[in-house]
Amino acid sequence: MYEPKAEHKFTFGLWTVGNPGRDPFGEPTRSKLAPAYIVKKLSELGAWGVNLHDNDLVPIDASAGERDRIVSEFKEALSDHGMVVPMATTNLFSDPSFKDGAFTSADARVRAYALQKTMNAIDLGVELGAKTYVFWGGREGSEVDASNNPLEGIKWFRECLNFLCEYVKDQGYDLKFALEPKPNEPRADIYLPTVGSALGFIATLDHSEMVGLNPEFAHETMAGLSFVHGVAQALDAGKLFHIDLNDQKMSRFDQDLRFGAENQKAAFFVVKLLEESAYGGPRHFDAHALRTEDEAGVWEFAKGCMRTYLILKEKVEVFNNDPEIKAALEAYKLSDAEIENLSKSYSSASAQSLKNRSFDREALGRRGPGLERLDQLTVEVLLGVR
Ligand code: GLT
Ligand code: MN
Ligand code: MN
Repeated sequence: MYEPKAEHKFTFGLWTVGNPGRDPFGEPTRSKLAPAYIVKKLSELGAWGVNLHDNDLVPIDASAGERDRIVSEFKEALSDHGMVVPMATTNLFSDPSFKDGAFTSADARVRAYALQKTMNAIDLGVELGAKTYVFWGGREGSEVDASNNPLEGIKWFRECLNFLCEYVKDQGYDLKFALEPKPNEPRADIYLPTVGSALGFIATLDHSEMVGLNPEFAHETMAGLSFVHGVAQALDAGKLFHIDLNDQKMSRFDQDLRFGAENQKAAFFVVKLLEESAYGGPRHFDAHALRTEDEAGVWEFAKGCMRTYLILKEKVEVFNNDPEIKAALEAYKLSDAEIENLSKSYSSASAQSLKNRSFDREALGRRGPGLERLDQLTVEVLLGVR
C-alpha cells in the first residue's frame, strides 16, 4: 500500500535530497551525495526521475572534457536504474557574478553571461531528455530600490526570455519554459513574486505559448497566499507546466519542508486538484530533510513525501465517495437551470429579463450553505475516521 511507482511520476531535484543541511547561520551537517548515488537510491524508493541545475551535475569550472565524462556517467546511472530527467534548470543564483541579478542585472555583461550559461544548461537538459525548463529567478530582485528601476529589471527579464524562446525554436528543441515565482529570499524583494504576477508577465512575452508556471507550495505560502488557489489559476490559464510540492509555515524563511508536513488540509486539496485535473506532469518534491538529519533521515524524508501524496490521493477517493459529503456538496451547490440559462452568457434579452426579475434578497441572505459540516467531514476524512 502507498507504494510509489513510475506511473505516479514522482521526481526530486538532485539539490533536494542532496541538500547537505547548510543554512545562513551554520555549516553543512551532512556530506554531499554523488548524483549517480542519488539516482540509485531514489529509484529504489520508487521515484520516476530526477531534476537538476547545470551545476548540480557539472561544476561551474569544469572543462569541456570533464563535462562530457560527467554527463556520460550520469546517463549510464539513469539508464541502469530506469530513471528520467523530465525537468532541468540553470543555477543563476550561487555564483557571486549573479549577486545583483542574472537576467535583471544592471550590468549588461552579467545579463549576457546569464544567457550564455542558460543556453549551455538548456543543451545539457535536452541532452538528458528534459521537456520542461524551469526559471527560478532567485537573485532577480533587490534589497534597495535606489539604483534598481524595477521597470528596467522586468524589461531585461522579458528580453532574456524572448531570446531564449528563440534559441529553443532555432535548435528545434521540444522544450517548454516554466517560471517559478517566489516573493523573497534570497533577495528582499524578488520580481514576479507570485503565481498571479508571473501569469501577467507571461502574457507580455513574444512566445507566451511556450511559457507557463512552476508554482511552489512554500513560495505562495511564504507570501501568505493560498497555494490551492494559485495552482487553480495556473490550471485555468492552461499554464500549469510543472509543480514544486513541499510545505511551509506561513511568513517564515523558506523552509522547504517534507510534503504534507505542516498544512495537511491544503496538501489534500492540492492533491485533489491535481488528480482531478488534466495535469499529467511530474509531481516534483522540491524540499529537503531537516538540518538535524543524517543520511538515513534524508531517505525517510523522500519516502515521506511520496507516501503522504499517495495517502492523500486515497483520501481524495474517500472524500469523493462519501455519501454524506456528496449530499452536503449537492446541497451547497444550489443550481437553478432556468436562471442559469439567463446569467451564463450575455444577450440583450437575458439582460432585460434579469433586470426585470425580482429576487428575495433576504431569503438569499438567510440560507446556510452548510460549510461547517462539509469542512468537519473533510477533517474527519483526513483524520481517518471516515
Ligand atoms: C532553489 C529554490 C527552489 C527552486 C530551485 C530551482 S533552486 O532550491 O529554493 O525553489 O525550485 O532553481
Ligand atoms: Mn522553496
Ligand atoms: Mn522550487
